[in-house]
Amino acid sequence: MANLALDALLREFDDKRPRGLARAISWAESGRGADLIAHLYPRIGRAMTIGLTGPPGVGKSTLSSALVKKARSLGKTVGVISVDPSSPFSHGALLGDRIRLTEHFVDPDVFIRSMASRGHLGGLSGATADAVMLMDAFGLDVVLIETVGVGQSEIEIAELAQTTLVALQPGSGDSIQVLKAGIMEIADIFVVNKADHPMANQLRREIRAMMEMLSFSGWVPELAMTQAVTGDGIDDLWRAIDSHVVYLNESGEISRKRREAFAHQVRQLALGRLQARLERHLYDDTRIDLDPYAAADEVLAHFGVYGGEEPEPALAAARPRAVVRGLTGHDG
Ligand SMILES: Nc1nc2c(ncn2[C@@H]2O[C@H](COP(=O)(O)OP(=O)(O)OP(=O)(O)O)[C@@H](O)[C@H]2O)c(=O)[nH]1
Ligand SMILES: [Mg+2]
Repeated sequence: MANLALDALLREFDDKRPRGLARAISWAESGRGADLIAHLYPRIGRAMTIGLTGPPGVGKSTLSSALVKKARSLGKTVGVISVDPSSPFSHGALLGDRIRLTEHFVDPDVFIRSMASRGHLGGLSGATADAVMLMDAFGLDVVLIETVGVGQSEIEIAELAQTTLVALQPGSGDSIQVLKAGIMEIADIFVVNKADHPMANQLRREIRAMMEMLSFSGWVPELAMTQAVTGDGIDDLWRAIDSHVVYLNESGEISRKRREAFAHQVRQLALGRLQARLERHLYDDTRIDLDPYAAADEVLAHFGVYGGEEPEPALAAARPRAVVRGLTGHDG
């Protein structure tokens, strides 16, 4: 059956009209991404994707703006996705993002989009992954995804982006948070922003010291000192991003990353649908005269899964990139 709306949208998209991209992302946000992605999927895989995460106020949006400027100076087209954690407190942040990115609003080669992360355990929504694919398929050279570090979302950003930047705030105890939250494992590049802050060098030393306690296989995270407001250090940061991209390609790590990202997206989509059906079933049809084990068996049988098998250990458990020396016996 002909889908006129989809055809019209794809025409606009193919004509490289930003409106086509904007509408495509809106489709994805309203849960209509499947047909679109099916059409555009063969075109993806060209864009350089950069994830940027860090605590509120560390300067992510200012950094985004500085990176956009840098990429534009190299003649690259850029997409920016800034993920709004959908909290009642985030409106100011979103406004802040808009203000800090205003200088790029009139540039037709920069496409900026804010998205909500609703409905995804505080993480990134499936629509964010769709938006990255759409920007890539649209032909943007660089896609930058900014998200506030609130637990789950920074882990997800590492699944979504080729290169993950973790921005840290001097004088805030951030380095301790990093160890606690396991962010060490997702950072390809640490960015100590606000390098003008009196505690900036101390934070740099703390990160260096932390890195000495770890042994890395493959890429060793770089550390960049930036002053996003003035643009100081942005060239160095860009060089670090570039060398990470070179590393990914030369080591072949890029294909492993792509496979993992793919598995992640498939898992999210499949689990999302399964969960929705399960929830409906749980409330409407589950017999409460059974014990929970028997009820779980019955629910699963309803979905075609039989037998009280033991749960498999998580197949997709991410391979740790860094291990603490001496604690695991795996170093060296
Ligand atoms: N001194 C100093 N201030 C900076 C620097 N970079 C950013 N800022 C300031 O830090 C504040 C927060 O910057 P944002 O870019 O909005 O930070 P953010 O991480 O995007 O914040 P949220 O989106 O709210 O999480 C702003 O007032 C910036 O001007 C810097 O290098 N030095
Ligand atoms: Mg921001």
